[in-house]
Amino acid sequence: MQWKTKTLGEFIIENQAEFQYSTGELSKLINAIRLAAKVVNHEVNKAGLIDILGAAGETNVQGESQQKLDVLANEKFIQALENREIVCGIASEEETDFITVNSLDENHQNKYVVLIDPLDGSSNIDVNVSVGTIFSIYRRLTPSGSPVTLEDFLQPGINQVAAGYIIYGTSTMLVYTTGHGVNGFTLNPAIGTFYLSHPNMQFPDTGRIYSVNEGNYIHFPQGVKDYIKYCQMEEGDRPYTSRYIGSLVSDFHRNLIKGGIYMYPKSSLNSNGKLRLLYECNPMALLAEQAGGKASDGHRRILEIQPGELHERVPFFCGSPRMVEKAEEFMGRYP
Ligand code: P6P
Repeated sequence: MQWKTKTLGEFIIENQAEFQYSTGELSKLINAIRLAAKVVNHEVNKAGLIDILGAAGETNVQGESQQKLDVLANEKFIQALENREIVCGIASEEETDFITVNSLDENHQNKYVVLIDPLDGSSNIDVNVSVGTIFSIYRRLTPSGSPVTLEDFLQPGINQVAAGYIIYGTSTMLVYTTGHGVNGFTLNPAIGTFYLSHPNMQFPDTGRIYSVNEGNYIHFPQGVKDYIKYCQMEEGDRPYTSRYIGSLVSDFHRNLIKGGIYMYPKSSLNSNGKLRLLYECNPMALLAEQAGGKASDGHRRILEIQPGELHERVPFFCGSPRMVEKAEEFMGRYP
């Protein structure tokens, strides 16, 4: 087997120049995420062995019961990002408000804000199914020298300077983009090093996998129902295969490699769907587009949506471009 020789560290250095305004800041940001990813990976992998499973007894701003690993992952990523002297603010699914990072920089010269879903798919933790971390990085809009404001976080996804995810699966991978394509790195746990294993990841133009929680079928808009029936119909390369893990990072990652569409539509139960725009849909949408895929709310490009609040939700359709277009076509019949 050809050993994957290029490490994440070497890759970052080689591509440093691609990161706008970079004075080594990309390295610091991705290194912070790399460190936290290794720590969380270690905890996730041993979760079954120590009493870290189960709810932490608290609920987060979403009203969801927090798993202990949620809390731990949130703490580890925030700690890693706070200690790097280039982040002025952090927003997290697990934090009601954004966190202002002063650290040693009393003059607030740090330029970047980071938004994270520290442990996506956490409902799968106790049943040993893959979970993931999602991150999104912007340059602040407000002037350096002043404390970060909500405006710095409420930016459209097209402004992201970097985005990615870590998937804690049968192997642990870091997949990210800085706007120059998508690259995947696999962790060798024996030595704690990420190796470039999936260079220049691309969505297949179309696919035969659709991912949606069909338990909500009767609550979906008619266009979504029609598209699901289209996927199931025997015609041409159909019926497609239904694969739904209940973990966005895992479903996205499989569809990125094999081709497919992930859908979390609005419904009569969730008028804006379930997924959060800022730290789930925007980073995954940037990755999707950078990998030749598409991401919309069924009608609008995700990356062009102007956020109104930190934890807002949007319907989400993402994956192989031809499949997203077909889903949008069905939904366009019911404006
Ligand atoms: P449902 C996990 O909670 C998550 O945010 C995504 O990772 C996942 O795809 C979705 O929600 C699952 O939601 O309602 O189908 O259980």
